[in-house]
Amino acid sequence: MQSAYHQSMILGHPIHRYEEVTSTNLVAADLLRNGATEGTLVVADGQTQGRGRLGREWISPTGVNLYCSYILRAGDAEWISWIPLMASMAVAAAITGATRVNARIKWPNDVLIDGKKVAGVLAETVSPPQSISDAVQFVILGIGVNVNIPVSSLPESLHATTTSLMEHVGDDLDRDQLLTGLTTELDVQYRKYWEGQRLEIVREYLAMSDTIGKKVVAHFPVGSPMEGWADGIELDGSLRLRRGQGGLSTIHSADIVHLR
Ligand code: BT5
Repeated sequence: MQSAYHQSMILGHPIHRYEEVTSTNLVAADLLRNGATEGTLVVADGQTQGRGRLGREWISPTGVNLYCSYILRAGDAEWISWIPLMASMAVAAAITGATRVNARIKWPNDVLIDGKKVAGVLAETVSPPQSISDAVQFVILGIGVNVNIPVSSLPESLHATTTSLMEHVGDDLDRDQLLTGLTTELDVQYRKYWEGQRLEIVREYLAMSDTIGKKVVAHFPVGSPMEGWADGIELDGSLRLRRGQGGLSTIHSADIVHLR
């Protein structure tokens, strides 16, 4: 399908649109295996198996929210972990651009409004078939934004921690317009990524972060949680945690709860 995006953009060419899919990440991975290239965008009106990290569910009712995935080239190993971080920056910028509502980012992959999650990012590394390339790795970057869903229609367990754009704007938003803004913002970040403007990306990240400077608890799939002050971000995208007696820990992957 022809893209509506300017030819000079890397992302958003071509666009594959669907009414309902299992998961836009799964569809994008299938397309990649069948020869789809960098910049391909998959967008669906609803998902039956929307996924979060670690096999968790992303609730994806049809007709109200944004569910999309981009095929990106992965880049060097140290910088792969910046892809979800850059995506959260692009989502926050697109939300603020479309609504004037101040969206902030939470390490590693959440976008928050007033401390509540409005969007999540799932980045998965995929290798295309050997026949296409034996060297290039790709990342399927999936983004879900709660746009026009009333929070009351989500499971009660999420009410205290979750929000949607319509809850702040008071009206329905045009999801296509939001997608255009998101793709444009992401394209800007992606170019900087490939031009090696790493310090600029880190600087912007710190300015948008809701996590840095806060006291947090990091929860891991196994092992005890770790409490400390979120002190900064390393060049590989990991979170630096300052703990008692001046100890520093580097966290590569966790669920973070902001304490204060
Ligand atoms: C994420 O995971 O936040 C990543 C979400 C990525 C979703 C997009 S949609 C397009 C693409 N296709 C996919 O299949 N996925 C991507 P995580 O940090 O693990 O958060 C998951 C947790 O968020 C769940 O365990 C719930 O607690 C909560 N959650 C589920 N659905 C939600 C929703 N719609 N809004 C806010 N929170 C939700």
